Amino acid sequence: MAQAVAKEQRNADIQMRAEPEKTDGFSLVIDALKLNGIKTIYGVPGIPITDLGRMAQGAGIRVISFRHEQNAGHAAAIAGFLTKKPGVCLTVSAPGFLNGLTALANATTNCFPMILISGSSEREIVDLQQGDYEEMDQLAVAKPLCKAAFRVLNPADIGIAVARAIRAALSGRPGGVYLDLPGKLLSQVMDAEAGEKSLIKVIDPAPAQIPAASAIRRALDLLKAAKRPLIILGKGAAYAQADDQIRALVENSGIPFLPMSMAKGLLPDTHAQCAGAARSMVLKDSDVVMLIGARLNWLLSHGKGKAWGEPHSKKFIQVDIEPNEMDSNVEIAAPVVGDIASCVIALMEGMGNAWPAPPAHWLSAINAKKEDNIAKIAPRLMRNSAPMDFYGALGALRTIIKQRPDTILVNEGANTLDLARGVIDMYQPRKRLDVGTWGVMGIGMGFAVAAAIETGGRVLAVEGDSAFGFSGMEVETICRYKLPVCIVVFNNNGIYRGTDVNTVGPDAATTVFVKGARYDKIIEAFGGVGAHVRTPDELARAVNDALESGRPTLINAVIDPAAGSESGRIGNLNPKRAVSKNRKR
Ligand SMILES: Cc1ncc(C[n+]2csc(CCOP(=O)(O)OP(=O)(O)O)c2C)c(N)n1
Ligand SMILES: [Mg+2]
Repeated sequence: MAQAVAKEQRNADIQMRAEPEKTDGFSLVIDALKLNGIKTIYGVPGIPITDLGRMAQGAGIRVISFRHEQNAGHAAAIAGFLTKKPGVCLTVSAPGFLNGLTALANATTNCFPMILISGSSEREIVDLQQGDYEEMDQLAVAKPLCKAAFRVLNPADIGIAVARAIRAALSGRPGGVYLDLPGKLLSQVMDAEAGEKSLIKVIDPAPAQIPAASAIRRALDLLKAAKRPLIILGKGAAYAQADDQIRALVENSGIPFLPMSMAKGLLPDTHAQCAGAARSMVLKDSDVVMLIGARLNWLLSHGKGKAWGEPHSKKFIQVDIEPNEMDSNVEIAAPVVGDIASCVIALMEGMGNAWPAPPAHWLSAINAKKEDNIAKIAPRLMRNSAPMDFYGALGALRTIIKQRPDTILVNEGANTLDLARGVIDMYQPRKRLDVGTWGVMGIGMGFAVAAAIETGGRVLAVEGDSAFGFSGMEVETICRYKLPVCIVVFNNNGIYRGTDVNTVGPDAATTVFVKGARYDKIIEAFGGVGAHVRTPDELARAVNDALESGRPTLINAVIDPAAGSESGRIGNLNPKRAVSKNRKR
């Protein structure tokens, strides 16, 4: 008996020696991600990637399972923004892939580094369109919507594919990358040693891009001659994690600055040079504007028109890593192309220690305007009425963020977004995460999950009731992973307002929801804490409790349904009706 066992063992040993160790696509994908420091995957399981997720978890990668791929995708994207490492989202084929694609496209638009990895169906069948399970030519679909898209057919190419995906996501202007993994690839086998050798650890994935000395000189000459200079900080500046250098540049120059939404907190909103409370005035009256990681897109009225005080002779300096960004909307008088940190350092060095302060009349005009606007709004923020209006509720949250400045604020909605952006001061970099360049609804819970996972800190998600609905089911995810997320739903019974009435039929008006809905009950279904509040005092108490305890909490904050305005602050973008009545056909 013992002899037979020994013989069997011997045979097995011989076979082992004869047949070199094997690896497969599953393991190579995981090894390639781990080798490149990917610690977390956000996704939804299913054919053909269920085992990939399981094995990744088994290999020590944190795998966060969502209820919908779009939310997992948004989580990956904001993880990329927060960490400067590509956030990874893993989905199944066709529908799962498409669900994730919105987030990938949004990441690309917002310059967040992200990799969407989707399993895909049998190539032979997909390409002949013979009707496979979840059949779709995903590579072709993804290509126009992201920065780069790759498909891997051989396990020996997995290493290079992951390396290319990481470099494409991070280098230059960051963005979304699609990686297509046919199911068959995952179970393909190859020699383990050769497999290991095929993996690549990406060296210097976001190489510094040093601006030309002449470009720096041109920019500084222009800035020095300015009578009414302004610096605009964009989310590119926040992404760069060059916080100390940016602060030093702004303070050394003495120039007033305006933070774009996700750049708030790069320097505190309460900083003496912050011109946030005089935004309209500084856009209109400035003569030289230096954009740092901010684009002249719709959020800055394309750099022209009434908002900029046209007709004008304003001059722009633009600091951006993407040369194509220059002159995208108006002439850029001084383009500075390079990575933000290198550019800011070069600008600082060029300024030296004797940079003249901007003219005093410009600074005092801004200060007067700021004081005026702040004084105007102050009483509204203190209003302790029921039902609350937006300002009263936001006044309470503003105090909380002041007391807990390391809280990450996630924010979406229309009025809930626009008014919170103005009212809630931020004090630290990358603490405000919101709808970004597209104004997309649905980022809320995905951003909240990733913010909690990536930073380990407390998250406060301030959500319009409509906005919340786009990702609301992830409340279960938040409870499942016991994340310290406090969600406040600003419940005004609908989109913009809860007061619209359909006068011609039985259906509800298109912008209203069930009146008096209790969103707090949703989280209770999953063991979280629900709260229903009617006044700013009650709201403050509930939020403080949540941030103190770190328990998943959803607060239903009753907001006056008549308090909001159409499309929040951007109602002017709605097309105007050209005729007043439907014409008879
Ligand atoms: C994906 C997507 N779908 C639709 C919209 C249009 N939209 C803009 S804001 C908004 C919701 C506004 O309502 P709510 O979140 O309740 O905010 P409120 O103004 O009521 O505070 C919608 C549907 C969008 N921006 N993005
Ligand atoms: Mg609403």
